[in-house]
Amino acid sequence: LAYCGEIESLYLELMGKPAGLCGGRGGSQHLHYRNFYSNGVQGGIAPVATGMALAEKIKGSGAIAVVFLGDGTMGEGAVYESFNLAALWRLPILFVIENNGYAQSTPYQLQVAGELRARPAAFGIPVVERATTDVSEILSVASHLIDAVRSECRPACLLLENYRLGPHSKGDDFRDAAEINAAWESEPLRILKPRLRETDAAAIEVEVERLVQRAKENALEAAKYE
Ligand SMILES: Cc1ncc(C[n+]2csc(CCOP(=O)(O)OP(=O)(O)O)c2C)c(N)n1
Ligand SMILES: [Mg+2]
Repeated sequence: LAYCGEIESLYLELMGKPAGLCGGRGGSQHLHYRNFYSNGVQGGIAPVATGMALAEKIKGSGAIAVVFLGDGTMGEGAVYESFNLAALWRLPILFVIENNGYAQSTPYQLQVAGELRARPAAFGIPVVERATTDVSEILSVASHLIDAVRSECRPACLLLENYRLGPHSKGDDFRDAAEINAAWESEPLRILKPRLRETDAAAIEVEVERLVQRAKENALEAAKYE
């Protein structure tokens, strides 16, 4: 792997250091790098992405917006206002909903009524659903959807069913350990690894570990805000 300054900048940002990607002021919640944005306000990124799609349509750039939402975030009203305007104004936006079965520590059954797939569909947004953690399969489905969003200039939704392997945050995981362990069998890298030569996979793992460790040490030593 080439030198990856972005990993160091991201680590600095997560630790709130001035040298971070956003001057250490966004932290883990509000990141901005090139054309990537995240927002700690649940669902807050949906209208932002919808506005970006509108801007790209007006400019005629041919670019599309892609926004990622969780199952728990489908309880936010701003998401439905975004579905409505995206469909009404035929905006080039792909909504990716990741249903990982939990909203922080609340199971899906206790927080979602009806079917998630029916929600974008109610606004006339076509939904493609996949229950997979195979990145190659997701890439192929997403490529087709992105092509359709771009060429037809209208929204679409990719609904992915999976399981959240880690805690949402720190100290808020009350799930059954056996359930979590079983889900690790379909962890995306475990699926990909056998497709690589064993020596290549091992070399990548060593190099990634080295880059992350170095970024961590660099961030720990970096100057902080006084
Ligand atoms: C407007 C708002 N309400 C509440 C929260 C607190 N909160 C953060 S994440 C979360 C649940 C997120 O669920 P989901 O989208 O499924 O993400 P996951 O837990 O799977 O990472 C809540 C309630 C928030 N960040 N913003
Ligand atoms: Mg979730």
